[in-house]
Amino acid sequence: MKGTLLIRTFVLAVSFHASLGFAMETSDQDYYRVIMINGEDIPVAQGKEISSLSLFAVKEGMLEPIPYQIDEYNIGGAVYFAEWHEPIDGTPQLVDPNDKLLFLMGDSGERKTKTMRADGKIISEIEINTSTNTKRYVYLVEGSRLQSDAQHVRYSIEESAVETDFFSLDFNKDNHLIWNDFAYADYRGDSPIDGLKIKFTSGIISSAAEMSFDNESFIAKTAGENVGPIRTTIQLHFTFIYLGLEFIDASIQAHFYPNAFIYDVRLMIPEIRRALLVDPNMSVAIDFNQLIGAQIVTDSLSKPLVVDGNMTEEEKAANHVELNKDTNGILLRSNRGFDLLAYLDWGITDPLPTKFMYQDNDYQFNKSDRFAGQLPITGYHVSDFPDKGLFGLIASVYFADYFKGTPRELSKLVRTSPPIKINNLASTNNKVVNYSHSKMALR
Ligand SMILES: [Ca+2]
Ligand SMILES: [Ca+2]
Ligand SMILES: [Ca+2]
Repeated sequence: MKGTLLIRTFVLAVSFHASLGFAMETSDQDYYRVIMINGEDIPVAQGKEISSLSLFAVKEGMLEPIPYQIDEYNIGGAVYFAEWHEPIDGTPQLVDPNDKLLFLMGDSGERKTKTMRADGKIISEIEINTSTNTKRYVYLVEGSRLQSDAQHVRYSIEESAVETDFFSLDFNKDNHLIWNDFAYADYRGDSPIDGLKIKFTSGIISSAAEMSFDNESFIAKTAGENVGPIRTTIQLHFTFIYLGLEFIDASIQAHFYPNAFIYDVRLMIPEIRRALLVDPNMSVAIDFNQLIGAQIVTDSLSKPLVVDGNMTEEEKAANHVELNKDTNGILLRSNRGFDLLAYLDWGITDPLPTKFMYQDNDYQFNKSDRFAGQLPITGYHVSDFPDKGLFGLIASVYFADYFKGTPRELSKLVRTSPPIKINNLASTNNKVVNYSHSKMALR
């Protein structure tokens, strides 16, 4: 079985990272923390050929190349794809202010000494403060022949599957929103996730009927793939066609990190089509598989919900709880080596009214199910779509064997950047920049 093979790969990968020694002094969360730096904050790199650069760190007393990537962005603030209609922000193949350098905190090292030499010219020193308040460094180098070939995120275009040290996810090639398989390395059990479940419900003007659509009515086709060792981004063209009319035409960028994925959705419902819909609403949720005994923790419920296959009055009432931007985190604790933390954000528009969504039942079989039951299904229910124009939402999902804290507390750890200083060594403008990401930076 394929799942067994994947698990074996995971075990090798995890023991590999433990052997690097970084895990001894810090947590997995710190090790796999993605550092993202804007091109504008590395002035010495601006205008340089991306292919002329390399990233190094000290390993066992020597400067060695580490995995990294530099992604180019479009004028809409998303990853640039030549296959997509959004124009590039800047010049192709050159470092521009809004291009981004990505690497893992765990690949950084001690500060280099004067005697250590890199293959090439060191142009910038990047200093990161870890959560245990130790300083770690990486070095941007120009003109090196060396590049690391390690990959923290492995993506197969042929198989339409992503695999990291934490998880693997296999997509339906014709519709990325249908997941064929999900495995989590340290989970004690079968696949803990059934799939992503999207449901759209609306009245139609001059009709008594209410229409309801699920995953299969929404088609997300791959338009481009930006494969990298730190993150793979897939540009999806998302459509919803009803009565031969294209109701929704949208861009989704799916970002895959070692222990997270982020869906950045930008939707446009043409005004003339929107006018045909009465009270449209939508739920976006994850259907879990057989997580009896799991707990659901949110900042808006006074105590955790417990998965047992039945809905209590308290659980039913939880479905009416309104969430705001600071309280919408949902933490699922399986207590079996797999925890999942989700957040919903509104990227480019005002938040829409959002409610917590939760079902706990062990009997119902939906036609899009891989596994019977919703044990549990949880996510978000969104209503009051705007009458016209563009709107966007961003769903972020983080994994750990065990998360400690509430979603609000964890947000700081998983969604903000540690303090970073950039020392531009080979510049007349040789200044130290204090740099800190805000939430939502990782897209
Ligand atoms: Ca560029
Ligand atoms: Ca229950
Ligand atoms: Ca199911």
